Amino acid sequence: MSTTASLVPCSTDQKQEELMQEYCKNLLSTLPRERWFGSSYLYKYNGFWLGPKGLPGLIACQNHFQARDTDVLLITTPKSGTTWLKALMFTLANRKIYPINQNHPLLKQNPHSLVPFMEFFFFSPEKMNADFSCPLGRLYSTHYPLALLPESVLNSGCKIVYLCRNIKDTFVSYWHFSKKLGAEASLEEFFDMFCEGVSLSGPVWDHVLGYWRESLEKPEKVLFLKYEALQEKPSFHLKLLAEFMGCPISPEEETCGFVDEVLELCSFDNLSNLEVNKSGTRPTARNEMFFRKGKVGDWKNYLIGEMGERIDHITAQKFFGSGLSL
Ligand code: PAP
Repeated sequence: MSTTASLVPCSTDQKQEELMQEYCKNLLSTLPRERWFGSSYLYKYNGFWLGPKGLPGLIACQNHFQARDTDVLLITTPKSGTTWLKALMFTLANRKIYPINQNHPLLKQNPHSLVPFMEFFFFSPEKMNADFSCPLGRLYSTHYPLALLPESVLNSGCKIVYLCRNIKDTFVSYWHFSKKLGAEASLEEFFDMFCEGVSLSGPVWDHVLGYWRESLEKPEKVLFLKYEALQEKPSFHLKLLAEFMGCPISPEEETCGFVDEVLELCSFDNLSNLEVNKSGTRPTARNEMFFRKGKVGDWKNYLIGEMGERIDHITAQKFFGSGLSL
């Protein structure tokens, strides 16, 4: 596994912070890059394409993030349902302190505010002191591929919930999101880049395969989930998720309708209609941008001609012999 830990200066004070920024700037200038949106680029680092803050974020994580045995990380390919899973995991993990009622934090805050991305969080020393612990331990998320995770994640008892999605739907969702951010490339140009692996945290196939293999080798460490399966059997997967996270749903909770309550609270319809998610904003994007359709198979409305087949072909080649299908 590759690591950047030995390469980078440790930022503990203002001077070192500046040194780190200078270091990242210099490193970025040496990496292959492709335009993503506006003046933002994706940079290829150790075989994966990172966003503009991805590399500084990675270095900050390597320097500052020390996984604990009780941590649970949500790791996803971008646009595979991260927002949904954050809502579900937050609700499950915090249900003793935040029962589902009209004061629930999800009614006032976007799921991304409740379960932070490591890549942005550990970037800022002030934020690092914020308390994101829950009764279980700590919940964080990231889009980093397995090969770039801080070593302590793999060497500790920390658990990983991994989520991915049909690659064609992932592309269509990513395309719409990038457009809203200001990407100028046409659908076709964007598609070509995606198929060549150039997408946030891409190549998406390598990202998925890394965690798939890890989940086969260490099922107690990595729970591998698919967006479509979650949509198809939400109750089953919610119970599986709770069990894996170490906070199983009790028979009493089941009898009282807790499973349905969580699914309703975190549903696309409910979250997307909340004021905070209609009008609120984040440093990286407006909250409404994380809610589009929330449907399986929307790719059929956008991928014309042989585009769908092209993705299927790459998927079949990349996943050949792995036992994985998406
Ligand atoms: P991120 O990687 O930038 O965090 P992410 O949340 O993974 O984004 O992906 C957004 C997708 O999840 C959107 O899919 P779409 O473009 O195909 O519509 C979004 O609509 C969908 N989504 C968001 N919240 C939910 C939810 N509660 N249930 C189901 N799907 C959801």
